[in-house]
Amino acid sequence: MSRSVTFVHTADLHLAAPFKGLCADDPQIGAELAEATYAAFSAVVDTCIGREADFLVIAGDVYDGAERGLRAQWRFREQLCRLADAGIQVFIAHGNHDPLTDQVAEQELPEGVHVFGAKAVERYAVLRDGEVIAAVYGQSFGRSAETANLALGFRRSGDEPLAVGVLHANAGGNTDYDPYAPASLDDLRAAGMDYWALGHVHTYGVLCEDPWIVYPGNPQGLSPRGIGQRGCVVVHAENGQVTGVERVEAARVIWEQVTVQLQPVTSQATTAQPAIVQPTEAVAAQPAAMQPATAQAATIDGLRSMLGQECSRLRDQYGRPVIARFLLTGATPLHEVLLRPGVVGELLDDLRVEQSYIQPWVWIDRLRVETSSPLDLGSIRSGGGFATELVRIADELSKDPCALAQLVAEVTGPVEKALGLPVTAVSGYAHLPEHTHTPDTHTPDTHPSVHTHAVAHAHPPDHAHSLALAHARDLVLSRLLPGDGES
Ligand SMILES: [Mn+2]
Repeated sequence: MSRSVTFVHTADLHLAAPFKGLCADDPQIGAELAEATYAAFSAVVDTCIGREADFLVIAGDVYDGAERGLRAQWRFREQLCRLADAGIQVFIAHGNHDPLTDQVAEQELPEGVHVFGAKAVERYAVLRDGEVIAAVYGQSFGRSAETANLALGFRRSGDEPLAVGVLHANAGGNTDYDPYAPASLDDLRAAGMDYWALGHVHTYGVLCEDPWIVYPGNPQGLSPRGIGQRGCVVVHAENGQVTGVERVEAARVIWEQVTVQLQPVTSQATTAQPAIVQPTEAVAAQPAAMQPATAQAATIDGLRSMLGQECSRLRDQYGRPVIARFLLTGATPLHEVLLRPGVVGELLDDLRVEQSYIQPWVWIDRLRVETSSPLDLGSIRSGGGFATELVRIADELSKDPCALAQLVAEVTGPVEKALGLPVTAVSGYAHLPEHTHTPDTHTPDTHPSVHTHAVAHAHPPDHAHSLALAHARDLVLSRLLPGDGES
């Protein structure tokens, strides 16, 4: 007799995880973000009920903090009650963010919810009409920094048709994540499970198909690193064989990163109309972060409307709220304009107001500028004359941080003194747009502080000096050379 089993696998809910600092100046967006982790789990529960799942497994980090806020517990239980009402059992193994410590307040859970202990692997049989259709094995973390290889304690011990292992673990030595409960794929294969329901790594991944070893990813992206669609996994099995896994969307809010490559403006396209090059079909199939939009924006107006169009594209692509980080690159006549104090900040503020009022909203979390001057420094270097000499001096100074610092102090010191400012030599450059790409640090289990203002970062002195130098060089060159300024 054919026995089909359907279950849902989720992990890393991180309920009540903060998106701190992101939306201090927009209460509506702040309120929606505060709901996002709960809403995503509610969507997972919708999937369980809609698909008439036999059971749900949760592989750790239900809560963001080990202290498990009461409100998060109540909200979690509310959803478990929906599952209990639908007759869907739940199996939970806790992870490094919510270990089973003595400090955890006892919470009453609805019938049919099973929490694995931290002492040893436990096994629960899942019955349908009095017959065992599956067994679920699992173990919780008893402490946050669990360094033991917990997978070694798993052994299939019954004659159930389908065995599922539930564990929060770093499988296969993923160096982007803390090495908690580290296990090799061979350790996992040796346990005799049909399906390993893992948690810890926040991005979806199928590590193996025999047996199935799967990370569902978190249902709600928690930081700028969690880009793109997020959700849970629906697992289908027939006669003890997993026949496939299916990703189902759950995220309430999407994180996305978009690179916009500004192109030099050609003679035909010196109007305010930017031209967006449509991505090819092959490129369109990739995540949005992989598609650099290219555009000829001759004016700041053109750039503004082009960024607005990118927001519309994200809105259409996801059909739900998006928090986007934009990166502007390319050699563009707008480079000099974008470097002027205040320009990027005003552009950002204006776009935020416009885009956060359209539903679903798009919030531009950051607008990073890494453009370059359209000046052809290579040919100026070999050209001779005053411009060449200027570039040569700038090149030499850029290799000598001490001499450069001294020059900047000579130039800015008297000005700051005259204006009654503290003499920092670089204060003006602390307010420039971010100019050098520094990748987000890998801190998967914490939530990198989110920057509200792209233009409010101070640069280390050396970097600020280099920016000042490049700015001064390009400013002089643009005045000096014919036809290279703004049109
Ligand atoms: Mn996690």
